[in-house]
Amino acid sequence: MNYINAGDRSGCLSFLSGITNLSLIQCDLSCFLAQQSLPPVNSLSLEFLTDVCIALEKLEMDKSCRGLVVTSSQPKVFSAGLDILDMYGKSPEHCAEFWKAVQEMWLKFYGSNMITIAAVNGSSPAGGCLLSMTCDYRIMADNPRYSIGLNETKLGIVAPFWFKDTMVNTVGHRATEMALQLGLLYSPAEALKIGLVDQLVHEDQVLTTATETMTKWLAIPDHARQLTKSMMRKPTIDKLAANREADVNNFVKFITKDSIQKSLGMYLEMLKRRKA
Ligand code: CO8
Repeated sequence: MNYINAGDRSGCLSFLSGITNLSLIQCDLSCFLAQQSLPPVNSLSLEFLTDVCIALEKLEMDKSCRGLVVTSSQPKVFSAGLDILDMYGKSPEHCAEFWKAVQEMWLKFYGSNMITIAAVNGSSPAGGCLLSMTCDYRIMADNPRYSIGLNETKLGIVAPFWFKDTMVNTVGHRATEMALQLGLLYSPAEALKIGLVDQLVHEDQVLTTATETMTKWLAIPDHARQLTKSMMRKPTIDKLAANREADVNNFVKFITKDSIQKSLGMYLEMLKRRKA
């Protein structure tokens, strides 16, 4: 598969105008590569999530687009997860908007009719791990300096039920119980062992392997694969879809608590100190 810059198809992808932090590159006639390009660490901010949702919705409506490879153009990081600055020191209204966008991103990716493959070419904590788990297949760079997992408890926060459900569906109940309580970040080898990622390859081979894998998945008739995917994921999706408002309210109540804000502040400080 050859990559063609999406800009070369002006007109077809005019919806991308104004979306600057997500590059869409066409792999072949039926598949795209979505490269997160939000420096420094692709943190999922309200604006970025909104852009990603718009792009995904448009691709979903384009029936010729059957597959999407999700990756990062930032060195060493697939995604740092949710943007902590959208949850720290913000009004309840802002937090509610932010959380609705996080839900929307999850619903769109987890329920996508497209074949989605995560090319995890760097660290992928928390919301970054969630994003990769919404995909149908995960290929990770075999570099022990990278890690992946739902580390929310380390920030003093609690992964909501649909993060938990997504992980249970990926690695099973027991592994999720351990992972979530301890806020475990796994090395690529450990992640492969518990099934959090499906394949490890050399750093240089992540994208090539993703496109080769896509070719295999594209050989399956869409209608059969889509119905099968939906059968597997619908109960989990329906659970959030039926409880979106309550989930937003829970999030806002939780995240705006003084004690939780204090934990987030300390975590941000720790990130800065570690850098210094
Ligand atoms: N949000 C906002 N800013 C961030 C984030 C983030 N998630 N991650 C990193 N940054 C910032 C850093 O503070 C730093 O800022 P500055 O340049 O101003 O000092 C800058 O990005 C670069 O960070 P690093 O120097 O740490 O970059 P490295 O390349 O060394 O490391 C990592 C990259 C591994 C991604 C590292 O930054 C890291 O571990 N980040 C934290 C990741 C994390 O813990 N994310 C959790 C977010 S919470 C979430 O996704 C789910 C929440 C569910 C909520 C449930 C509540 C009910």
